[in-house]
Amino acid sequence: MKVMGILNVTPDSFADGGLHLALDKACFHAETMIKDGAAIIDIGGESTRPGASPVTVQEELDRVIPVIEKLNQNFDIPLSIDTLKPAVMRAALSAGVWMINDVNALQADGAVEIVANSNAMICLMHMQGEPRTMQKAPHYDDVVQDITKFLLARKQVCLDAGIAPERIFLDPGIGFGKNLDHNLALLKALDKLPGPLLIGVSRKAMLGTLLKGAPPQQRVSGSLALAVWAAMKGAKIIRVHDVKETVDALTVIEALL
Ligand code: 8Y7
Repeated sequence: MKVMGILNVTPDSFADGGLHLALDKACFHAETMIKDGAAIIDIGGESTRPGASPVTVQEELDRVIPVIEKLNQNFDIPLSIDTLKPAVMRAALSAGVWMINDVNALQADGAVEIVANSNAMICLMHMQGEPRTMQKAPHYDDVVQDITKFLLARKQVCLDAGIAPERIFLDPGIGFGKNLDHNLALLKALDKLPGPLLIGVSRKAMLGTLLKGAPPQQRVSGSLALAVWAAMKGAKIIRVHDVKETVDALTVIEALL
């Protein structure tokens, strides 16, 4: 079980200092997560949270590429780029990322070929709809079956393009066009989903719902409960904000598994 630390390089994380301060802050945050035991750093320049609006390719490149370059110069840790844009994937691969983390499962034109022409890992995530509107009225006939079918189909597209199976992670996309019941059904069935699985539950809205409206900073204990659950259900990578707390919890759980 590996912990992937979340590194957001988005405007709310550099409100008052522009891109240069953002770069310094991002590197400092990454360094802290590495010291805390993160095995991978996931760099994102476009918020994919429910309700978020898209950014342009150039804006996203300006945010994330300098961070990838600086982290690769200063640290020896695998980097992941959280993007759904082929142009950002290409630039991030040139800058030396280990993984493409695509919440859109490489459905953009040319995305599969870009990954196939690299040696990088790929995380294929399921999302229903698009971030701006996906939480309005999510619907499934059978959420576990529907998402299993989707993930296996996207994996097959990658295999057909020549991407080796060892390079592919799958992710049901907790919170991406899913209500609480959908998320709970997926988490309960985690050990029945195709893998290897990467799971992101950290501070998500479902915890706010379960914890009577707790804001994101007060969802850490709930996040740990779900991280432990995911580990016990066999997930291989867990994507989190609270690296130290998660590494501690999973170290104890792994002694038992
Ligand atoms: C996930 C993710 C987000 C996730 C993968 C948030 C970018 C929303 N969630 N990527 N990204 N899986 N693979 O609350 O669950 O962190 S953004």
